[in-house]
Amino acid sequence: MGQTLTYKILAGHLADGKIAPGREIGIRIDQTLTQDATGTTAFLLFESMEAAGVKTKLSVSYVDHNLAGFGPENHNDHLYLQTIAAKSGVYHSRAGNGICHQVHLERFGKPAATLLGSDSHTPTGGAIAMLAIGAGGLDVAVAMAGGPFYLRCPKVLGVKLTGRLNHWVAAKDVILKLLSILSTKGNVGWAVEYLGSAVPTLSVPQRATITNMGAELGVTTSIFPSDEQTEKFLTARKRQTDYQPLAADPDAEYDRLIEINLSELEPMTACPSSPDNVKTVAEIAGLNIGQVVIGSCTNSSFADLMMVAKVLKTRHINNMVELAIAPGSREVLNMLAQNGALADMISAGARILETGCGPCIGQGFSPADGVVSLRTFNRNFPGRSGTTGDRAYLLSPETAVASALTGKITDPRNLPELFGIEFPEIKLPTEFLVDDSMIEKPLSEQDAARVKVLRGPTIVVPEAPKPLPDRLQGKVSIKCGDKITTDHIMPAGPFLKLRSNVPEYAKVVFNCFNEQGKPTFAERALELKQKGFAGIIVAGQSYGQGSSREHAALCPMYLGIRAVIAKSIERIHKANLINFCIVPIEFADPADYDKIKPDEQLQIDNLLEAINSSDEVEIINKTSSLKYLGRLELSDRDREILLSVGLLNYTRKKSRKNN
Ligand code: MIC
Ligand code: SF4
Repeated sequence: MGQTLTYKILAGHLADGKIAPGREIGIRIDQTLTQDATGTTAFLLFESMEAAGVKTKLSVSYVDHNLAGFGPENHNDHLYLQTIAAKSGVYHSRAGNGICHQVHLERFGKPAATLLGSDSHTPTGGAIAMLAIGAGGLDVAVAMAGGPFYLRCPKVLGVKLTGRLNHWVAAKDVILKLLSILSTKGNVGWAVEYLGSAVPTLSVPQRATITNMGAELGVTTSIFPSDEQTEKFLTARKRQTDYQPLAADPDAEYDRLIEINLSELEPMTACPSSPDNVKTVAEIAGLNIGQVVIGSCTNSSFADLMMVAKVLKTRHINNMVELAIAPGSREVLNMLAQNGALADMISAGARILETGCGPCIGQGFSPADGVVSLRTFNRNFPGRSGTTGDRAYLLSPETAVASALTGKITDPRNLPELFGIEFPEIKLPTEFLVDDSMIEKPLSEQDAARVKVLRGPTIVVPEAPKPLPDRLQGKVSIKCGDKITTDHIMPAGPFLKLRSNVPEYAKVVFNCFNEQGKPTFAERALELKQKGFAGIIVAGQSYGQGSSREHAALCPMYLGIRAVIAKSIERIHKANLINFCIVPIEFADPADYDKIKPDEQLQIDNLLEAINSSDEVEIINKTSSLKYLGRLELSDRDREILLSVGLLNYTRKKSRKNN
């Protein structure tokens, strides 16, 4: 039987274990990426490992999330990241250079390589056949120090693409279609591999939109083969030497196969407030809108923005719509400036935002109350835009720009009839602008040794976890429902600037559930901690969806949370919990979820013994006298990490043993 592309790259990087679905494996990591919102913690933890410098082939630290800069926090972070990168042999992409995933694809990604990034959209790199995986900052720090990355070997889902995209139907519609089939739940432990006769018709930026939003499916990674399109993409950026063809064997067998005929697709949208709440644009066309934002790591490539500029040329946006455009990288912005497309956007009334994450992570451009906001982003979780009760729709740049012209949700296939706009074929240039002047290269060892790392007062080394007790006596600090995202747990937006200061950031854990005039979650949790109780989070399905932010484990840990009991927990978040010594427990019988109430007292006896050698724990409800069975789905390594009081200690212990 032939091999899938995923398994070929995994096998080529295997450092520990055996390739078989569900088995834990360790893989060598060639490249890492970090961004500023997760990067300061990652580097603070990396520093505490006392590794002289990074051991990967290439590590890049990006500044793209926290650019708003109210107060000194963001700039403190930038200076710390710049100087610690110089000290550690890491490339540093400065603020303004672009979104990590876009720049990484343009400047550093390579077919067949492994990439680990402290951002859930790292699988964007799968567009050029990288095996690219998102993880918590501590996992990335360990990889930077030369350690393998451990994961459960995924099952491989083949997505066979046939037919051809019709005019005005976009790559975004392909991934929204897949989200409508698979949803955001229940895909943990899978990798998605694209194949089929339509693959050669998709450019790398189109593929990147698709692999990027694989994160919303909750899969480990998504990948396309490396072919002529990949070669074209790399050659246009003077990187032809990084190209190599790569594909699954023709007789590769997939654990599941889905077929999507691109010719049958139509414009789609994810309605509020989940990326899998998908409808066709035709179904909701005509809805009045107040805002359109085009950008993010999903849809801000040169090709996307050229499409937008061509539609806007000589036209003007509707007077009830605010349109913002955030190009994904300096390369894109500069090329639009040089070819005049930027002027077309400005003339049409667009507000040009800085190249970076911007409104995607709630940094400005929050919609007014009750107003419909259209976004070409990948996430529309409740409140992520910065407005409580927001009505954010995710859709393609084609649909976004058509709607900006009319002031209503508009199917872009109607543009010829409405405005006489012919479908603009975007011919990508054979040479792109290459300007790495905002990327600082690693220094020589001698120069690196002389660098003074700048640590502003808002950069606080995170507290270490405490050992788990053998008898866990706890209280239910909160009971939440299904699909709790890391945005619910740790809000971004105006609080994003607190990422380097856990005690401050922890004050807003579960902020969206806080009620005015009542003690906050943080206050209640700290009170429990002072009384000697362990905090326990009870949740429904898919707890910890979305971002890789390890603060969603780190801050609760700081508040005394020692266990999460949920119907199911998402991959990256589960790893983050273990890394910070919080026990992830799944209900053996999901119906038990209904039998627990907030504030009830729970007890788990012989916890350490269970972590050491059992797959289950008994949870005694001291308030109601009920008993529940909890599943511990832990690998041997997970168990060791929990018993070693977290990944950092575990790594230190291991390296002491090896020296
Ligand atoms: C996001 O899209 O939610 C983020 C911000 O990029 C996160 C990382 C973070 O929280 O810093 C992600 O996707 O992992
Ligand atoms: Fe940035 Fe948004 Fe992409 Fe996250 S999803 S990396 S916030 S642009």
